[in-house]
Amino acid sequence: MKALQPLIRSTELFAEAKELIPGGVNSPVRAFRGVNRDPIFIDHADGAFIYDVDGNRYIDYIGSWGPLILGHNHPEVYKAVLAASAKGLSFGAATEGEVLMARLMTSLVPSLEMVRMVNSGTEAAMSALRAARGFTRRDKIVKFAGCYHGHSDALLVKAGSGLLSGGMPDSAGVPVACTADTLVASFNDIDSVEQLFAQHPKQIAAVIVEPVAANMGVVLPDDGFLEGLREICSAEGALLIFDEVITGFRLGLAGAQGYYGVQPDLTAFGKIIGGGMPVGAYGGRREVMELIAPSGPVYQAGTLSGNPVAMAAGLCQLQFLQDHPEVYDHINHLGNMLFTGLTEISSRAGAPCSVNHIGSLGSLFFTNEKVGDFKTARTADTGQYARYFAHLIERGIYQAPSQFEALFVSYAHTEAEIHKTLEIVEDFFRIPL
Ligand code: KE4
Repeated sequence: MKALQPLIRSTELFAEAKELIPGGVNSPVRAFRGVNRDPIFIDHADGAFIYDVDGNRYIDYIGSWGPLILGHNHPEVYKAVLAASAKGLSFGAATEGEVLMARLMTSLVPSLEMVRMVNSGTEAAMSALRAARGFTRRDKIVKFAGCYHGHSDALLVKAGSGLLSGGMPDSAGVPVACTADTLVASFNDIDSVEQLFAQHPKQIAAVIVEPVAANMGVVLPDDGFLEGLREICSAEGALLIFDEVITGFRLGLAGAQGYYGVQPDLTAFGKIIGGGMPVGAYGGRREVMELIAPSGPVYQAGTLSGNPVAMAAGLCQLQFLQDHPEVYDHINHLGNMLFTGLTEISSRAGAPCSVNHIGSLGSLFFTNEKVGDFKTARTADTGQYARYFAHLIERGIYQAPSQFEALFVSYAHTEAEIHKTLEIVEDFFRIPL
């Protein structure tokens, strides 16, 4: 086992970064606070591997939190970005690439009659909710404890006491008024949703859900949960919004909605559709999307929305996925190997662990509980996870620096990386917890 080079350059950069950037990072989870250690700084990546600024190589199971489904630096995506950037980086005007992207996405996702490009998953979820409120002329929204839909004010809400209260802001700087219309239900608990509709008849514009939750760790929908949400929304005149920023094009070309056969009214996308560039999108029923400016009264805009270089990267990646269905066979096979291996190793060791996974997406929780919602996810021992994280990263395995995130396998991973990873995991579980 090649020991890592000391993290000298990462340490220097982090010290300087903390002077200039809040917490030294441009997104909180990158600060590694969830695992009580300083972050590594990345120099470059290629295929299934990421390299830090001190020359250490890691097997990468983050893949930029999902976008790099083909692995880093895919030659075709790289060529597409170079070709597009040679023509100009941004015009703030309509381009053919946006039409091609809209055509491709609406051809692959049956519920998508129209789509609007934005620059992040946050913008996509925020804008989809605005469209739903504009269409229904209702103000309240339902989200689920533990589901994350980006950092727009109305969605930064933790479950109030009980599950039926109006949301309390999860962040300083968010006025209570911005979250007063955000109601919080419990994932996999249809009754908690029905109670909200009973308490707020004809006031709820939309229910927004990650069809496979991946921000409390990975939590799968129980049989009938998504179908139940569909029925309730249809009966109550509310819109069902699937936040497929992670699951979109990850679980298959039609995402979770295709996998589970439940059709939302609107969908939020991000990550994979950008091929690693900043891209989000939202779309769905034509009668809803035609309310979006300039065709209707719901305003939403963005200087870099549909950026030609980002469209080139996203188009190339989506077209590759469409032309190579074997990508899904490959990542699902490796995902199955990895997550079955994690289950077997931890149970052989008698460790208090449980694993949730679907295809190439999954999480190992340090809890004996079956993790089916936010409450059970929170029983996980984050101290144990931090020790597990340290053992793996110090041996060249790079995974989420938080118990409440997901592992992602890419098309660039091979069985060799999975075997190597499982060897190191087995080594960890030999140490008494
Ligand atoms: P962005 O604004 O970060 O592009 O997307 C927000 C978002 C929306 N919906 C879902 C289901 C998401 O998972 C995300 C963002 N995911 C996190 C990782 N769990 C991004 C990592 C980060 O915040 O740095």
